[in-house]
Amino acid sequence: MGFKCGLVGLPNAGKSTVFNALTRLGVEASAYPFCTINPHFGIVPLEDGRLDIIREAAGSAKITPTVLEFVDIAGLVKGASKGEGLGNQFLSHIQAVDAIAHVVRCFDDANVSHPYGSPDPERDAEIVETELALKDLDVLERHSAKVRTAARSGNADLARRLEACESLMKRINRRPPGLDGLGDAEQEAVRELNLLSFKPVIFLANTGEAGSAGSAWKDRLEAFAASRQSLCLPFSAKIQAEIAELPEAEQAGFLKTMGIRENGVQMLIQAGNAVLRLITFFTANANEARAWTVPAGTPAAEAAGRVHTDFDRHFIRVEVIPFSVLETHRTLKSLHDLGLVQVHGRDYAVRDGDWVTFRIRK
Ligand SMILES: Nc1nc2c(ncn2[C@@H]2O[C@H](COP(=O)(O)OP(=O)(O)O)[C@@H](O)[C@H]2O)c(=O)[nH]1
Ligand SMILES: [Mg+2]
Repeated sequence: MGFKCGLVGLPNAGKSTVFNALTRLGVEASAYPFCTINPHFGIVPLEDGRLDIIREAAGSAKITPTVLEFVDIAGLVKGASKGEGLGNQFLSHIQAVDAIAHVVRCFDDANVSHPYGSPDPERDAEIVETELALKDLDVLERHSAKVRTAARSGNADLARRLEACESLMKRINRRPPGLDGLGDAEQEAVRELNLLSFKPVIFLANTGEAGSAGSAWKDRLEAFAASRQSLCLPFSAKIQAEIAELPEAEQAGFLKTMGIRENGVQMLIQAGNAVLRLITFFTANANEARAWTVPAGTPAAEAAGRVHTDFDRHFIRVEVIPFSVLETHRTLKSLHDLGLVQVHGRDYAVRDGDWVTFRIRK
């Protein structure tokens, strides 16, 4: 499993269209606000050309890419955290995500209504940010109330937890609140309470069709994203969704005709991996060549535990072929003959592109 990403944004920003482009599921995208009654979940395989080369070297029957999970959430409007619109019930669905993709409308279309008149990237993004922050405050206040009562017994852990919640409540008014400088107790509370404002955000400027009025709005959103220390990706949701409908062989040609250089879906996924500091490692046998996603710096024994829960405990060593080495030599035999297969212990930090074979005590 790669990461889980929740799409947020005002109604009609293009979230469902982005979701369709991502997952090709064809969930309903409608010009009416609040059309999205239920959150939609979708799975996207991460394309990775390295997997084909590893499969070839290992003689695997099939490849299994890592998948990312996307959640399409109904539009948030002012007051969503207090139950305005259909917002509040859906906020709970994004609490389980690793990252947030914040879709901001940067397209002009008289046929698509805007909940506050017309697009205004900074204002629109701030409304959504504020609702997420208010939701977190609500969660923190409820939690603090519980902890405060329990802490009267004089338990030091609970007192620390209460202090952490109070400092987070103050911090939440920063943009972005960020994790920098947070103590252990605070980080733990952020994780446990699944606070939204602290999750990494990627802004998606839904720029609409080429040549529309969107580019000035996109520039403004870029500056806004920079002020939040976040990335901003241009994403022509409608065009990308149309491309996703095409047979794969025709997609590249269509992208070229539209003057779009990259597949927006893969671009978003790569940005997500970078923001979340995730790396991909590979395993391969006769049955399958498979990609796995873990946080950078994950020790080999823990990575092994991802592959099979028993592997962590029974770990002996890991044999590693860095992808760059495989790319040069291509065959397993030449790698072994040249002594290029590395051997590491359980603390080895797995690196992006490593093809690993775990040796396990039977
Ligand atoms: N012109 C134009 N319309 C778009 C674009 N992206 C989405 N829309 C339209 O805007 C409406 C709302 O989109 P939707 O994805 O349902 O927005 P959501 O409420 O954020 O989920 C739909 O009619 C879409 O077809 C775009 O890039 N250009
Ligand atoms: Mg929608």
